[in-house]
Amino acid sequence: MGIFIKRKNMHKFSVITDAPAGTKGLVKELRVRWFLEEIGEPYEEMRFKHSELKLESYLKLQPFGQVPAYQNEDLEMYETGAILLFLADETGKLLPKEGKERANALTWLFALLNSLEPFITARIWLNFSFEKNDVINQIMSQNLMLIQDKLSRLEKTMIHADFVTGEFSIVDIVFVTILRNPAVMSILGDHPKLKNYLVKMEDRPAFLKALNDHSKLYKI
Ligand SMILES: N[C@@H](CCC(=O)N[C@@H](CS)C(=O)NCC(=O)O)C(=O)O
Repeated sequence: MGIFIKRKNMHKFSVITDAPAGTKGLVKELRVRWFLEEIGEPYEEMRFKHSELKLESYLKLQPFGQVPAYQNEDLEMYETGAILLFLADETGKLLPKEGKERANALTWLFALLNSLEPFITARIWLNFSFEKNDVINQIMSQNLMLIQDKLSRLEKTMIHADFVTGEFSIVDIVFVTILRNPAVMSILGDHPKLKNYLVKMEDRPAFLKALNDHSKLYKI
């Protein structure tokens, strides 16, 4: 009898090949890439030019025309929170499986994606999309206050250990990839625990490998 080796279900996710230089290290495909590097599973990039994301063929994969879309031989997905949650459950890695620990991790996962990230995304959008005038400046200063308030609350209540939950998990992947944006915009503020957490997380070999491979998509 021969030995049957099950073929690995290859992970694939979409990336942008001509994104502006300023987005290097900040594109959300990094979340999926980092997860797969952490658990040591191979993956393939599905490469698209930015303009191709708005074609009907791509919109079938990601209806908002954004990256990443995720695919394996069995299914297609989009939204990084959902992709990470799915992959963590499928592989049994980087997310507590049950009980209070899982409830806590899911709470933080959704809190970060729903109650922190939108304010930071709004700031990026305001920065990119508008010429500054009094109204925009007022909105931006209000937005900054909201971001600082949220970061201060996280500084006080959340970072009491090395990781958001008891051990490294997809919640850290989400938190770090959110925090990198205010860090780049120099608005992390006076939050030493958050800064220290970010430095430690960014030193993980899997993060460095993911960042390095992601950066190869950029010419500079
Ligand atoms: N909520 C989505 C957001 C995805 C997203 O914002 N993708 C950006 C890159 S970070 C994108 O593809 N932007 C190109 C565009 O919107 O045209 C997720 O987490 O997957």
